[in-house]
Amino acid sequence: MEGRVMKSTGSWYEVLGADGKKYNCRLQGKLRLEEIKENNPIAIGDRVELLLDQDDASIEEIKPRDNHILRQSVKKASHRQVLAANVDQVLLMATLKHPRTSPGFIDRFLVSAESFRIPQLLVFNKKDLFSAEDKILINALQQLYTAIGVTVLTISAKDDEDIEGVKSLLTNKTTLVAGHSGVGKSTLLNRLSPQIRQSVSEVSDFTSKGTHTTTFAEMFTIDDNTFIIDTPGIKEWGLVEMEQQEISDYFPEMRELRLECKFGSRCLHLAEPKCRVRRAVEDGTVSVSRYTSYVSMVMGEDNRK
Ligand SMILES: Nc1nc2c(ncn2[C@@H]2O[C@H](COP(=O)(O)OP(=O)(O)O)[C@@H](O)[C@H]2O)c(=O)[nH]1
Ligand SMILES: [Mg+2]
Ligand SMILES: [Zn+2]
Repeated sequence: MEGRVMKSTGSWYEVLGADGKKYNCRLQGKLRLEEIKENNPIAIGDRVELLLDQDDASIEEIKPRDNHILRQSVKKASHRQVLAANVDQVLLMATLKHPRTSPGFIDRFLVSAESFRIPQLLVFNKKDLFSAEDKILINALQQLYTAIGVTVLTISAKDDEDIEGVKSLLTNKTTLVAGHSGVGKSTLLNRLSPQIRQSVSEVSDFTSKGTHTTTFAEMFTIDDNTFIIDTPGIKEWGLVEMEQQEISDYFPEMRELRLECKFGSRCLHLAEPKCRVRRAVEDGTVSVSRYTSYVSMVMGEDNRK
């Protein structure tokens, strides 16, 4: 029987079978050997073939993936993690404060998703806390990111109408939800389906270090064909094996312009003469904030404070 991996707790996997039941599975021997070599061959969202033997269920085969999203550890270059597989879109949840999500973090995340060719939703949460100034800033951000092809919403995860708005963008898709700890991911998920009961941290918790209510990525169903993946709060986002020259490919607003740079694909859009991208920053068609993120990525900086 076919199934989909919902959750992993070390050597056990929770798999949703085609019959709608959940099975606790181990890996078959030959896959376990690969696991030792590869350190985690199975990701949340993987489609698998289950072998059912009376009370026992095991994973016999992993089906080819449509895609995956990798996360690179900022601290350890060698440490990479498949966050999820077979994802239709990613939803980055961001906030202006409590805690603040920086533009650098947003752009790194979007670039990363773009490099895996996964469409992006950007959801600004906690609008009930916005000041008049915040609203102006949010409008500008909404325009900026909409113009580059990102779907942007501003919500309060505590508002029913807003939840319906999010829900309509998720239907019949598998969505990976990411964002800093404390932005409201679990609150949103709990509102999306009564079956989801993720624990929500108190506002004070995430300011004091070390409180993580969600420790592993886990997939939930909203309905038979709608899946959502909650991920642990992410502090920083490292870019996975990207060449310097490649980075502007993943900035949609630079992608076409860069073909017109004098040095063509060798141009890094830094100090090269007749750079079309830099001209666009000067005339305002590429935003300074996005360009700043771009430069920081090309210089190999990370986005830790
Ligand atoms: N004011 C306000 N607080 C929110 C909103 N959404 C979530 N919170 C609060 O933010 C805190 C962190 O929420 P949680 O869902 O645990 O965040 P997570 O770490 O991203 O899963 C909790 O105290 C929530 O009640 C919102 O729209 N407005
Ligand atoms: Mg959470
Ligand atoms: Zn250039």
